[in-house]
Parts: sequence; C-alpha cells; structure tokens
Amino acid sequence: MTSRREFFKGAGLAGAAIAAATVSKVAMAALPEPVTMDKAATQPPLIPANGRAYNPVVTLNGWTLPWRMNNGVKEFHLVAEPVVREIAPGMKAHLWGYNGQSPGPTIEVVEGDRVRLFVTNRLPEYTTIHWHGQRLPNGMDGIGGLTQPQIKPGKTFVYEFVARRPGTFMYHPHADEMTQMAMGMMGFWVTHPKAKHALIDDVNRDFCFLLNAYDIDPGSYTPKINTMLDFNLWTWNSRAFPGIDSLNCRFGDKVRIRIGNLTMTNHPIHLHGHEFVVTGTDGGPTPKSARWHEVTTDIAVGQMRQIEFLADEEGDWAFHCHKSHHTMNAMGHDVPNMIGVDHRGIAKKITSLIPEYMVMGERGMADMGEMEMPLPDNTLPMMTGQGPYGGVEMGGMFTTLKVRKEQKPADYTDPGWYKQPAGTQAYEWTEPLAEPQRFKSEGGQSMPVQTTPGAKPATAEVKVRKPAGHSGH
Ligand SMILES: [Cu+2]
Repeated sequence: MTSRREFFKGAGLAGAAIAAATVSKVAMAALPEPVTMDKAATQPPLIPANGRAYNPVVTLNGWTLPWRMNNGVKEFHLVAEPVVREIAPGMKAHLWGYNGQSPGPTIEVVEGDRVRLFVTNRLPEYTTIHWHGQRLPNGMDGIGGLTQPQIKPGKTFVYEFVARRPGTFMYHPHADEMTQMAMGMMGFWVTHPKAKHALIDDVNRDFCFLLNAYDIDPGSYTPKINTMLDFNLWTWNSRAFPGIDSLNCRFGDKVRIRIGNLTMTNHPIHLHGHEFVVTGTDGGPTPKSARWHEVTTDIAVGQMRQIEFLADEEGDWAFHCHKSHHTMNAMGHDVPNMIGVDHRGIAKKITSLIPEYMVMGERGMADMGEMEMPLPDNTLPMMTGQGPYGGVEMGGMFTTLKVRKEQKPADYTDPGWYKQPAGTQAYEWTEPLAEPQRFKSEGGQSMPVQTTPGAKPATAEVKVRKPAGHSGH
C-alpha cells in the first residue's frame, strides 16, 4: 500500500469507503476487510470519502484507518497482531500492535456517528480494547473480566457505540495490560465536532501522537515487559529521534497538536519559539476562562492534552519532552560522572583487560554524540542526529516544528533545514574580552572573604586543565 488512495482501490472495505453502493449485500454482511500499513512514515490526512465532512488530523509517523459505511454505521476493523516497527532508521522492534504497526491506526469519527469496531485477535494471548475517555454503554468499555469476556486468540469481537463527545481520545487493551501496553498496543482516537463548536476552533493543521516507552536491550528486538521506570527508549508513536518526523507548517497557520500519554511517567512537553494554550483534555474542550499561555505542559500518565498556537515565527523549532533523559536513546545509567577527570591512560589499561570497556564524558557527555564507537546491531546511538550546523545530540522524545512562508496549504512534506537570514543567528565573538566584572565583587556583603588573622584565605585552589584532543575514546 503506497498512498491514501490505494486504500480505496482494493476489495472489501476499500471499495466500500468510496461508494458503499458498489458493494454487494453479501460483502456488507461480512467483516470489513482489514487494512494494513507497512511503513512508519507520516501519512497524509485521510480526507473523508463519505459521512459528515471534517478537517482530518495528521498522525505523526502514523495513519488514519479507513472505514466503510454500512446502513449509516461507520465500520472499522482493527486486528491485534505482532508487528515489526521501525523505531528509527537502523533499529526495528518486535512489538504488538494493530493493522501492521504500533501504535495502531488513528480512528477518526464525527460527534454523533454510530461506530462499529470489529476487533480480531491474532496475538498468542487474549486481549480487549478499552476506548479511553468515551461515553458509551458499560458493556462496550472493553475491560476484560469486568465488562466482557476477553477476546481469545483467533476470535473477533464487535464494539458498537455512538461517539457522543467531540474531542481527543485513545484506545488500548484492558487485558494483560502491563504486557500488552509495554509491547506497543495503543492507538489514537479523534471525534470531530458535528458543527461549529464554541470551544473548538477551526485549525489549519491538526497533529496527533501518543507518548510511549520501551525497554529494549541494545542489540535485541523485544521489549522487556516488566520494566516499571527505567525504560531506555522514549518514543512518540513508537518512534525515537531522529526517527520522528517533523511537524511541518505554513507561516501563519493555526496549529493544534493532540498528545496522549501511555507511558509510566509524566512528560513535560515543551515547544520553542511560540506560546500555546491547552484547549482540551480527554475530558473535553477546556473552558476559555481556564486557558492560559505556556511553553511547556506536563502530561501525566493516562492523560491527553491538546495544545494550540499560531505558527507565526519562521524557523526550525525544537519540540520535545523536557526531561533530559527522555531525549536520549538507550544508555547505561550506572555511569560515573567523569567530568574533569583525565582517565585516558586508565582507559587504555582497562581496555586491554576488558575490550568493550567504554570511557564516557571526560569533558561532558557531548563526546558521546561524536564518538564513533561500534554499537551492537539494531541499536540506536544514545545521542545523535545531524542538523545543518552539526550534531543535534538528541534521541527519544525530540523533533522539530518547521514553520515556513513557502509551505503550501495542506502540504505536509519536510521543507528541509531553515536558512537563518543574515544577522539573525548567534555568532562567535572574536574581539578582545573585557575582564569579567563579577570577580571584582568577590567577597562582597553576602559572602565576605574570611580575614581571621592567621587563617588561610578561604579561596579554593583550582587547577584548570584545558580540554585537549581525546585519543582514548
Ligand atoms: Cu518525557
């Protein structure tokens, strides 16, 4: 499957989505044929081919599931199954997901739509789907053992309800939940308003993604499912930087980004260059009187937030989780701080005994980004990514918001790197430097220099060692 249009060219569901009338009664009685995605690239918005019109979302490194109309009911077919997900170029993970990818496809419907979701289980164990945040009949809530028997391997269950509230939702299993979510089973759900809504603005671009995390040992493919806190891959839609696509906008666009958190910790999501407001949660649109501007919003576990702003500053703006460990890929946490320690000689001696011994960060950790050390197969560098001016030294939950005057409306392609106009970029100062004033005020009122007779002055003796070339890495 290569393009959005291809969805509609195949048999079964595909044809139905274009013109329900062309599909026979027999086909309508059968299950909608599941549609599968074989790539991790951001797919263009799925313009609704039938049903009520709406302005579709773009799922970061994801896609929207096509549906068929069956007597006024929107029918979707989700298949829970093992998938191979590319986390970033150079690393693939063996996950569980839906319809070929993890996360599963985004479900987009309109407020008031009657929705029928067929869920087929191709996993080796039972599952269910919980429709997080929806108002629905209790028996459709998808809680294994509580509201329904679990869906056994090979079986298909049907969920049906009316999408009563417009807003930002997600779906995930409620059966062996720890395992199944650690394996990547989750998806986004957007219910568009059926008419102009006082609290839901029209936007030019509407992005969505889920926060998720994995613990995959370097060189291996399958997440460790018992990990509670110490994950080593912090991902957006099961992608880590530099595998996360940029959010490409036209200058002056009103932009909405919808984010849901299905990790085990909170993520303060931070946007550079713009202020945004939180316009909604999984509980619905936020009253205007309760909105305020910020540049970071914390998204707790199990929460959803939708942020909105005017993209009115050109450039390539960093957009990331503000926990600095979440913008790194797999790393060892038990690494001593070696800043200021010249351990090159020692390292040579240790390497002769333990060949894989790795020296880290004598001048900081930036050397890690430039270090060309061999990594096990299927392992992402801890800090990586090349920008137009050098290494970006990021990983995990990091990407960019690209704002361009030349970007065409409805064009989501990557415009490349921003070219800083002359005189608008930080530059090196090459003139002589004045003596720093702060040293003259040393020993001022609040921290007087110790002058006890006979005592040694309380000045620390600091040996400064200039950074030198590092041959030991
Ligand atoms: Cu984070």
